[in-house]
Amino acid sequence: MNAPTKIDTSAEALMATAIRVLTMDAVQAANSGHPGMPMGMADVAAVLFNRFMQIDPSCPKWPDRDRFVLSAGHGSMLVYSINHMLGYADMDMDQIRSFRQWGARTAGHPEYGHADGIETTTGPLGQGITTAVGMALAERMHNARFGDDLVDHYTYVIAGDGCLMEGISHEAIDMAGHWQLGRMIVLWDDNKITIDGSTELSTSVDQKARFAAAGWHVQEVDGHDREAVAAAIEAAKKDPRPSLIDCKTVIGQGAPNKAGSHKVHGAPLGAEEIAASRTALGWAHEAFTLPKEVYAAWQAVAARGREAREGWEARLLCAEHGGAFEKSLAGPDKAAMAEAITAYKQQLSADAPKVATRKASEMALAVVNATLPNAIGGSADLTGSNLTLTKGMSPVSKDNYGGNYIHYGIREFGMSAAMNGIALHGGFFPYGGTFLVFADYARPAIRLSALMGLPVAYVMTHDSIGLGEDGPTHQPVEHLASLRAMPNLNVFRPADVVETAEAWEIAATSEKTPSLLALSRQNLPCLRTEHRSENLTAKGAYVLREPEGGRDVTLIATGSEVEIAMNAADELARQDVRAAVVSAPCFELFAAQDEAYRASVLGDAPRVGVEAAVEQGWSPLLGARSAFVGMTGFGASAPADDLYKHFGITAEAVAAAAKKLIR
Ligand SMILES: Cc1ncc(C[n+]2csc(CCOP(=O)(O)OP(=O)(O)O)c2C)c(N)n1
Ligand SMILES: [Mg+2]
Repeated sequence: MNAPTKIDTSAEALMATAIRVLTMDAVQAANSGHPGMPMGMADVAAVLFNRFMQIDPSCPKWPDRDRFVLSAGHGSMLVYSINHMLGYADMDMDQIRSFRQWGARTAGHPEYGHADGIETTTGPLGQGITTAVGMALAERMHNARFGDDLVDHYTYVIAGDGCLMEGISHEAIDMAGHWQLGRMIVLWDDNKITIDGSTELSTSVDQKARFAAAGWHVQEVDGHDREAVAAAIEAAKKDPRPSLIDCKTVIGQGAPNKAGSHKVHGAPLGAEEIAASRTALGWAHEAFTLPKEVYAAWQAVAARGREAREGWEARLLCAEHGGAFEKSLAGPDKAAMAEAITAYKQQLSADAPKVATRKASEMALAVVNATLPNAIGGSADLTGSNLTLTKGMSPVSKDNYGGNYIHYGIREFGMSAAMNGIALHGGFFPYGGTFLVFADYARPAIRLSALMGLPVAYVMTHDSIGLGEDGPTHQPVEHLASLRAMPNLNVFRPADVVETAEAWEIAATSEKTPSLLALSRQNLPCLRTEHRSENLTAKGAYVLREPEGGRDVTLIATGSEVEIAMNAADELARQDVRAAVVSAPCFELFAAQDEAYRASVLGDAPRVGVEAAVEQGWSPLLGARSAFVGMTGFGASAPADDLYKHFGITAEAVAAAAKKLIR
C-alpha cells in the first residue's frame, strides 16, 4: 500500500531501512513489541542522527553530547537498532536478538541505566517530552555557568500522538515556550494512529496551533522526505524558540500491507508480511545480519561525534572553570554536607526553636544551598507555603538561566518530570515543592525518579489534617501510605527541626534514591535537645525516650505526632506506665537496618503507632499486640487543634490505647 515505488539506495536510505528491518525482526523474534513507530519514524531518525546528532558511543556520558529522548517509548526498537549500529559496546546483535527477554538490556521500553545511550526511561507517554524540557533547561543553566565552549548541545525528542494527547504535554509545552528553550527540538510522529485506531476517534486539537500559542516555532514536513526533514531541523536549530516539527508519517512504513493501520502499532508483522516488506524495501539480508555499508554509514556518525568530543576535551583542559565544571558533574560532597549539618544541628539543639517542619526545611535548605552550589530550588507556585526559596536565590528565566530557583507554575507533574530531566542532564541537584496532597498530581514522575534512581528531592508541605482550615481537599490522609508503597523512594516525615536537618542531609547527598519530605504547616517543638553528631534519621527510626526499668509499651510516631506520643508518655508515666517513644521519620531506611537494631528499637512490649494518616503500611512496625491511632477517613475544614481532637489523635487517646493493650 504505502511501499516506496522506487528503492532509494543512498547510504542514508539504507540507514533508515536497517532500522525498519531490525525492528520487524526483533519484534517477530520476541513475539511482542511495537514495530509501527520505529518503521514510521525511521527516515526522520536516520536524518537526525546522520546529519545532526553529536554523540560519541565510545564515551556515552560525554557531558556536551546532544540528548535524544524517545518520548514514544513503545518504539524502543528505534533506539536499540540505532545504538547497535552506532557501535555502542553494550548493544551487540545478541541484545537485538534477545529484545524483551530476561536479562537483556533491550527491555520492552527504554530503561535508563540498562544500556548506554538511553538518556531517560520512557514509556509512560508524555513524560519523555517533559523530562526533555528539564534536560534542555539544565543545558541552558549549565551553559550560563560554564559558557559555550563547554556546554552547547541540543535536546531532540521524538514524540507520538499519545505523548501530545497526555495532559502533561501541555505543562511541558508551556514551560519550554516560557523559558524559550530554543535548543529543544520535538519531532512529532504525526501518523494519525493510536492503539484504538485513527486519532479522529479521540482528538480534534490543532497541535501546531497549540505549540505556536505557547511560543514555539512550528513546521510541518513529510516525514518520509529526508531532505525536507533535514531542512526543517536546520531551521529549527536556527530559530531561537523551541521547535516542533510535525512529521507526517505512515505508521509501519515499509510493510506493504499493514502500513498505515493501527494493526502495526503493537504486534509482530508475521513472517509473511516481513517477507513482503523485505521485498518492498529491496533488502536481501537475513534476519539480524546487516551489510558492511550500513554499519559504515552509522559509524561515520559515531566518528563525527568522537571528533567533536575530542575537541571538547581539549577545550575543557584549558577552560578557566574546568575544575568547577567537573565538580558540578561529580556526586555531592558528602563530607562537606555532614560537617555543615552537624554544626547546624548543634546550634539547633542548643536553641531548640519551635517551628513548623516546613520552616525547619527552609532553615536547613539555607545550609544545604550554601554547601551545594549546584542546588536548584523550585515550587509549583507555592513558594511562600513550601518555603523552598532561600536567601540569595534568584529566579531562572529566559533572561536569566544563571538563576537557581525555578517558578514551575501550577504544574506539579511537569515540575517533577522536569526535575528528573535536570537530574539526568547532570550538573545540578533539583528540589521542588508542592502540598503533600498534590503528590498525586506528581506521582507518575516521582515513580520514574524512583525507577531511574535519581537524586531528586520533593518538598511536600501541609502534610496532614494539621494544615487545618483548608479542609479535606488539601489534607493528605492516604498519601504517606501510597508513597511508602513505592520502591526506592525515601519518604521522610521529620518530627522537629533537628530531624528535618538530618533528612535534608540525606536527601542532598543521596545518589540513587529520590527523597520526599513530608512537612508540617503547624509549629512543632524541638524534641532533640541533646546534640548527637550521628544522623539518627538515617537509621529510619530510633528511640527518642527510654523509660527507666524496662518498657510496658512502645509508642511509635512520625512527624507532628511524635510530640503527641511524648505527651502520652508523660501522661502514662503519671499513671505508672513505662512508655518508650520511638520516632520513625523514614520507614524505608528503618527497614534497611539490621534485624538486631530494629528489634532493639521496637522492643518486646506492646506497641502503639501514631500518625495522622491511614494505618496502611504500618504493620512492619506494629506487630501482634498493637494499636494504631490515626485517620480512617477524610479530614475536615476546621482549626487544626479541633481536628486532632475530633479525629481522636491526642495524647489522651494514645495513652488510653496503650493502657488497653497492657491491661
Ligand atoms: C500514560 C500512558 N498511557 C497509555 C499507554 C499505553 N500506550 C502505549 S502506546 C499507546 C498509543 C500511543 O499512540 P501514539 O503515540 O500515536 O503511538 P503510535 O501508535 O503512533 O506508535 C498507548 C495508549 C502508555 N504507554 N502510557
Ligand atoms: Mg500515532
